[in-house]
Amino acid sequence: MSTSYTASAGYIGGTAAPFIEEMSEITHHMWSLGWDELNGGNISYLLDEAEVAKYIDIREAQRVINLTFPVTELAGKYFIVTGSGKYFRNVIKDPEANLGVLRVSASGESVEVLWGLRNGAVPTSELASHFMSHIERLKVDSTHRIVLHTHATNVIAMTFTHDLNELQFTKTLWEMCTECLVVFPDGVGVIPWMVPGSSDIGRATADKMKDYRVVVWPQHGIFVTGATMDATFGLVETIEKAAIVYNLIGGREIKQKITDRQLADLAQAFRVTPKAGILEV
Ligand code: 2HA
Ligand code: ZN
Repeated sequence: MSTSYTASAGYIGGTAAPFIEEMSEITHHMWSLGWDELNGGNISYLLDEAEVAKYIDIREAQRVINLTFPVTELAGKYFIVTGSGKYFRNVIKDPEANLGVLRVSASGESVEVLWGLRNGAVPTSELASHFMSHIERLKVDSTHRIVLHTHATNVIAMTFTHDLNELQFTKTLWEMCTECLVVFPDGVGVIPWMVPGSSDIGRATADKMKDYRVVVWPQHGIFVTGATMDATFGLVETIEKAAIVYNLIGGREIKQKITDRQLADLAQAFRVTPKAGILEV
């Protein structure tokens, strides 16, 4: 793994910051899966002040970037984010150019860059969706930390051929692999197609995040949230796996499937509560 950032501006730790390592590893992995072509995808990760302060000089901001959407709820919070226009493929080679550690200002109207985003780079173009989603997920889950957006190939394909009703979309995913219901009993939200990068899509996504950890953007990708990188990534890969199976089946005749009764038995055995209004038992 690259350690080029250890000598970089703002960096005080002698060893690699675990959160930079985690971001470098996961972006590389996601790029290898083909989900994050070009500058596709973005991640934001809420960090503890004490953890950041071990590695990064938090006393002095290197730059301040104004936000077009105030996030007073996140005032004083620290995040590591991917940079706008940056390629996941390149993060592992040069984390300092492609990632940034930010602190939301006391007013919630700007972010202070504490490390990274070298040469005037700015945070992800989807920062509105990320920050607004963090706000909603933290309201319902105090352990929430990560928002991850990726262009998961088969999920995108599925949004062309499947109905976009989120209850039907969820049910189909549950039916594709036995473990799906256990991994996301709360289902997936779906918003209509919208122009990316805007506060509007941020608000629509965050609105769904009140009820869902996952929001599908038709013909674009997926937003997934969680408490750890493992849990968040595991959720995307499980959903993508279900979408792969759906696409492999294509329009072919289905001779047998998991019934609603079996899905209900599964939920009972694994002590999860399936989202209401989906199973007919
Ligand atoms: O720029 O994925 O949605 C990266 C994106 C935008
Ligand atoms: Zn995208």
